[in-house]
Amino acid sequence: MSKISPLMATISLCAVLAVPALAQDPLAALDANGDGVITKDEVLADLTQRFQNLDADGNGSVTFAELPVQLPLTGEQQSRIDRRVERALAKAERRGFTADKETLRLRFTPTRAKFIARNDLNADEQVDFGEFTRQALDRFDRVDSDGDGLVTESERKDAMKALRKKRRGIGRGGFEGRGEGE
Ligand SMILES: [Ca+2]
Ligand SMILES: [Ca+2]
Ligand SMILES: [Ca+2]
Repeated sequence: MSKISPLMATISLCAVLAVPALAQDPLAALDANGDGVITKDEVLADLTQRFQNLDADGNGSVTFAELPVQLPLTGEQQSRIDRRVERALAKAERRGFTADKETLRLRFTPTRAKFIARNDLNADEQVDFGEFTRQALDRFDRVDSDGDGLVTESERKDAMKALRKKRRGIGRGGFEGRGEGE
């Protein structure tokens, strides 16, 4: 029933799944008119399009069945998984455990169930538009440190700096599989 081609659906799903990562600067890609400033409208327009691509039957909710069995990964997501596996292996070794690389890789790989679990706030096993946009809009508000509804280049740079600092902390402290990009 979808009017979206499979290729487009794949591309846009990659984009959806890339959002929680925040590893590079996903907000930068949303600057539709290229003026270096991102408005909430630009973010919402992007989220709306992605949501419509996922919601194949157009009923306003994304279900487990509507997601592809194998969620496509961007190159960035793939290398992030690889890094997490390497870190976990190194940590296990330091603690004297034997860890299986393939098991770790699967553990860090996004799945349909994880996608639902991560976004389904009211536990009805579906992700509606409000749930789908919640994390991205919360992130927008966090990055928008002066709260004027616009994210400027310097606010983005500050946010990326803070994130990298936090990541280094997690790298030292956390074998215990944090959620993607939490
Ligand atoms: Ca649907
Ligand atoms: Ca829900
Ligand atoms: Ca701002």
